Amino acid sequence: MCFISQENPYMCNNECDASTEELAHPPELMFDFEGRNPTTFWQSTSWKKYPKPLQVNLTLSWNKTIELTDDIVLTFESGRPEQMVLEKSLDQGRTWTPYQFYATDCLDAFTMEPKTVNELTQHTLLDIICTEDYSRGYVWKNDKTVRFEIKDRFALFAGPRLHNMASLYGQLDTTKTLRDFFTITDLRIRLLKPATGATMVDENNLSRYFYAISDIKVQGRCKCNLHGNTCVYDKGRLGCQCEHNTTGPDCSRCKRHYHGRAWSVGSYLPIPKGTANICECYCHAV
Ligand SMILES: [Ca+2]
Repeated sequence: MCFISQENPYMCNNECDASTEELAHPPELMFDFEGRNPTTFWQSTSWKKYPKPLQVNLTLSWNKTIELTDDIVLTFESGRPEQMVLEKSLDQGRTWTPYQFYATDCLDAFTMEPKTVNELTQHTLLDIICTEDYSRGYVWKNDKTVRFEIKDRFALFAGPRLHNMASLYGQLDTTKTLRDFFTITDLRIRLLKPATGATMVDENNLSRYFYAISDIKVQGRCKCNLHGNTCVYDKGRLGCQCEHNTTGPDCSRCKRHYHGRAWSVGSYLPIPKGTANICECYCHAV
């Protein structure tokens, strides 16, 4: 669904070979179907072949605004990185803002107090936090995942089991900053320090350190401003199938001859049916 690019060319360490199909670990292997044996994964070059420190950016671009509906989950086959930042863009990668910082030691890495998503409240939901929950390198309690917790944030409005989604939708309807928080066009994963599994980096054995990711899950829906339910590829670009006489990739304007009243985003309110805010034909206006 998305396109991925790396700022650093991917090369494998001496345990694999990018030029041989069976031994290569290209980025596509983060997006193929998992659940079979063995897992398939992307692997970066090792620290040895790279000037200090080993840093890699992974960028995911949809060329379309997407509303996140579930947690972002990265599964690492190497140890989880000791320092990492997840960033988002809302304008096709022109500007970026952090989504969450991850480190074994937040103060040391980012001069931020460590926090967990459970400490957030309705009032601090938009705060960008540094968490130490996902950075224990080598197979800590067998957990290989790094998450950005969307559902825990939803739960601040919708309740622990998300039983009161109406309350969340009501908030999303009236608070643009909240809507924008869950909306992206691109994601960037900045891998800043690989797992070392020790306090000291073994300088003589830098080929031990690298990043490997087997799966990236991003679940969301196309943002259609509540004027469409589905997205389709048109000429290689993702776009909404617009209803309510609207048009554009996000259904963000009225169709020609339907400017009888100004375009307006659809509304979740009143629950449960919402308000379509249909673009009306001129003929109704005169
Ligand atoms: Ca995979």
